[in-house]
Amino acid sequence: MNRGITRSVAMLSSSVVLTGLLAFNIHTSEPVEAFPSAVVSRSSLPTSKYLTSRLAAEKRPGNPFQTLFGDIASSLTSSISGGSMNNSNLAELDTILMSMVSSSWEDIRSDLESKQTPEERAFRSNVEKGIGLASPLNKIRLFDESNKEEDIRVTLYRDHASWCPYCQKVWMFLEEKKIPYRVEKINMRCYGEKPASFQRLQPSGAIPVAIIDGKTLNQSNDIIYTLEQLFTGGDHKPMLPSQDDTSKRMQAQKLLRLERSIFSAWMNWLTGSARSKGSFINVLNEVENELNASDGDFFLGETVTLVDCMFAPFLERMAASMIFFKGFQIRVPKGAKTDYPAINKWFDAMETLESYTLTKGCYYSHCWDLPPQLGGCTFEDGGEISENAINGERLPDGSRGSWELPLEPHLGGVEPDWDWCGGEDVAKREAVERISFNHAAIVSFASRGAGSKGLIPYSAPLADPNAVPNEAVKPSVDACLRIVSLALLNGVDAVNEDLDKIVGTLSKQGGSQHVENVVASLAYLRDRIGVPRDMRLPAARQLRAHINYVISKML
Ligand SMILES: N[C@@H](CCC(=O)N[C@@H](CS)C(=O)NCC(=O)O)C(=O)O
Repeated sequence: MNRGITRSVAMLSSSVVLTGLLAFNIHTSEPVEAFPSAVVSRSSLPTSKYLTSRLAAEKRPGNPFQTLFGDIASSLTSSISGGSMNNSNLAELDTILMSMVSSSWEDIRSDLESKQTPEERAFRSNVEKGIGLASPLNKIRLFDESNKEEDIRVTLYRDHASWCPYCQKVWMFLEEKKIPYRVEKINMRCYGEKPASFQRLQPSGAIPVAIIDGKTLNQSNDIIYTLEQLFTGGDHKPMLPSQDDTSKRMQAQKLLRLERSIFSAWMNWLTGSARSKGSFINVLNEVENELNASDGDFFLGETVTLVDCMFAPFLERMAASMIFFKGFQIRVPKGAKTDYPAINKWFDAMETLESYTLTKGCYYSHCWDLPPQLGGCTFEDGGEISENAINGERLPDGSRGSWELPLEPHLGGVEPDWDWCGGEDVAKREAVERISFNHAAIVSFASRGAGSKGLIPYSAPLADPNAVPNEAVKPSVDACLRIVSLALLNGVDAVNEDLDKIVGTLSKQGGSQHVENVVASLAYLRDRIGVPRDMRLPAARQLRAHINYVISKML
């Protein structure tokens, strides 16, 4: 763990290199970072090397040099061949698989479309036009068709993976004020090189950057205050109390100082020892008291303001990281007992805002995006139960896997469900939409799980943008992902027969090494579904669990 982190710097800067490329939101070849490996449940997968306990142990960020050497070694020794299969076996297997899953991706798209609501069907064209419900996929955002692309005054450079909290607050602010904008996605240093054009714009490489009316701004707060000054009236609601309201403006200043205090207290405990717990709790209590004293659910009353946008990315990451690394719970499911009722009410209020829910990450994504950004976070005893639940290993009551069907509400009490997304069926359709739209790239990405690691290696566990997919495994992975999609659309019972046949064929024609390669590929994909980048949490949970269902049949 990096205890030498500079805590006075209010930055989540990246010193450790992480990640892989690809995934769900590429139109064609846009890079998307990946997540370190997670796990399947101990109860469902008792005999495999994909055993939860083993992968969980591998996941803990260790000595980066050890990981480097491990990656180099495995780059030199791994193979991308089809294992024991020869070419004619493979061709035969491909033909059998083609006929075995009778639904093609086109069939799956039609099945999906027949089940989608009109709004869901309009998703891709709305994203393209920048209207309707916002998405992390937006390249432009016009809000409605009366705004014209040529009139856009703001370009936001934000991180590709939707990990950066400073980008999140600007992103949310633009949405909340309905300011039309363009998006340029830039890698964080921990998962790739920055484009030279961006380096020229921002020599430090830090994000966010915004160009507003031709002027470049490279600090999130400068961007936010400039937007607040320039965009007033009409659709652009004020996000600060008026100049005349001196007491509210003073309160805003006080709260903004409190935001920096809680950030520092969080950093100290997250990256340090239990000695910092007391100070963190003291500042958290101050936040609770301020919210309690507010005359509404937000920091400055009944409506969202700039102050809420400043707190949001960090309170969100505190809720996720403190339960994972320390076993300290801030956010609870509705109705559960908590020492922080006002903070919980604030989260509920934030989750009524599309601007916030668009940008919100899940606990799994945050708990694996924070260590590479910070250079390490320290685990403490007492966190294992929630750590295991968040990692997909097992539910807090120990009964079964936490990424296993049927999904347990609120991850067994650890992470509140995202009720605002709609029911289970909406989540399943969202997952199928993302896979089927981009299936070829996703199959190729997944097949890295059975491929070879890339040179140059990256130091975070299983992060590997230069990995080479295993070509031989692709048709089998493709067949399995079509089965996953069909199961999401029509239920697991509808695919069981086909699935049994596929599993039998993979094992008979391909042999055990081939089956293991398919499982490794599916697990690789499962563990790299990022929220909100690829899809919202309910969709990600469904997809992870349905992939696990298919994996469990193969082991
Ligand atoms: N003070 C800056 C901090 C921005 C910042 O720390 N950005 C981090 C990401 S969270 C960054 O760009 N790090 C370099 C990188 O990872 O590429 C701001 O408020 O905009």
